[in-house]
Amino acid sequence: MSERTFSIIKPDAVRKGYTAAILAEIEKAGFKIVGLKKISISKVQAEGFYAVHSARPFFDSLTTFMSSGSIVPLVLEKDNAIADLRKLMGATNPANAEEGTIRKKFAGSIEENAIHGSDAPETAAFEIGYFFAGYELA
Ligand code: RTP
Ligand code: MG
Repeated sequence: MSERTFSIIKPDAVRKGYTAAILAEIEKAGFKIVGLKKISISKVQAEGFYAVHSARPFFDSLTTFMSSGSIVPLVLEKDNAIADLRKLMGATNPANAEEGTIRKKFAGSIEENAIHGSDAPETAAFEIGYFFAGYELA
């Protein structure tokens, strides 16, 4: 069944000029780009997005990183989008990411790992609503 997921091309990948290459991987894998913009967010906005991780030791560093430069939030649609995007992204730590995954190709470290993808339908709904208004999706 067709499903939507939420993704972010993270500041490290945008800075390195990987935006178009990552978008090409996403389209090649069969995702329709339903929403796309280039923005930067404040530390407080990053903290709101990653609120589920607020107790983790990496929270301060992660939210500083995510507010360190431009990001490209995306809404993506295809059958089984949430699980399939996670597969296409590869493991959180690029050292453990499978060959051919976006993180294997473009990520620099466990934190600066090029791309975000929602992990469940509830988080996808929250994350899409955090970054996009309904009229921005088509
Ligand atoms: P994401 O949420 O960004 O799609 O990544 P994920 O599910 O693979 O990883 P998650 O556990 O949700 O962690 C969110 C992001 O926090 C950074 N991180 N740093 N220093 C560390 O040990 C560490 N662990 C995670 C990464 O940027 C990770 O994507
Ligand atoms: Mg996650």
